[in-house]
Amino acid sequence: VVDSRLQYFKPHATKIEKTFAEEISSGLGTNSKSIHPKFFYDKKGSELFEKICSVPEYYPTRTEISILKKLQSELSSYLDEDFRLVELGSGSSTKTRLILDFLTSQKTLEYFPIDISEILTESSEELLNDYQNLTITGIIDTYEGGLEFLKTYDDKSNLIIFLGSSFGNFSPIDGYKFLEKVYATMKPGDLFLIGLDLVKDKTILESAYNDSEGVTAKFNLNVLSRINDELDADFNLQNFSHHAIYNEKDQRIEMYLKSLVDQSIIISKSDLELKLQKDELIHTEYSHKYRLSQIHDLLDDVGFELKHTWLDDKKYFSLTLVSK
Ligand code: AVJ
Repeated sequence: VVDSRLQYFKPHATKIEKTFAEEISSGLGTNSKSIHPKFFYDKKGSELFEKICSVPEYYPTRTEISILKKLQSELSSYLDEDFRLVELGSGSSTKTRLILDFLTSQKTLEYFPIDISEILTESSEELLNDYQNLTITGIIDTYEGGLEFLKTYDDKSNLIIFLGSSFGNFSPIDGYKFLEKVYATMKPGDLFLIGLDLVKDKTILESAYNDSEGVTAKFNLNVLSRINDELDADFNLQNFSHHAIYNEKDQRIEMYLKSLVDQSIIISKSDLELKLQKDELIHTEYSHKYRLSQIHDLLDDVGFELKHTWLDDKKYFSLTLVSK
């Protein structure tokens, strides 16, 4: 029964796999070493990220949920009778439920999750069980790959949602280019809802990325386990520590893996012998924070028409709705 309501596409599966070995090779084979944050999300990493979302210090998830609950009723006034809900980086689809909950009036609803992680298949099956009027087309791919794929569907209007401040991973230049891609994918009348974390006190920001249970540390270190497993490498996780600081000038959390000793690591499938000195850093993530005016200017520059911004009482987090 469920099967007829569910289909998956992996438009660039082989390309993604090849990219992993290559991107690790080019990211670690230079002087300033880095691992792209999209590689955090293997099965274990996606589970750890879900755990981060409920540690007390990590305010973004629960704050965004509180805003989503407020905007539910207001959002419907912007929507067509029949539209497709597209989600970039859907993950566990927990927050999606808050949007689906108030769309039940629609006879059938098409949900189009795009995620790089296989976690998408599990969350899609759970959604189908809980929402009888839902059909799902799941895309396991990068955001860009998913957006390309979406272009081949031009029958109804889209509400594209991009929650959780995942956009914060982009550098300003890449972020701008990404928004241009989203804009180019949209048809006139389509809507885009983006959740962005706001600039705030440094101590609040730094504790959110240095939780006392050490879940964020595990999440960060897990990428090394993933490289061990998938690229035949011999990282010893004991020789690394989690390091996360807020860079006020660039308005971003910077996350690193710090080498605790002089060491040499073999990454077979990337053809790389990685030499690290004691205290050397591998950069793993940027998480940019924004001021409201910067969000509005950015979206405006890309060409979007601003519809509404919702905030929580403490002004920790924002959700902004724009149209083309
Ligand atoms: C999924 C990119 C939004 O930047 O807050 C959480 C990832 N990294 N804790 C973020 C993350 C460490 C998260 N995003």
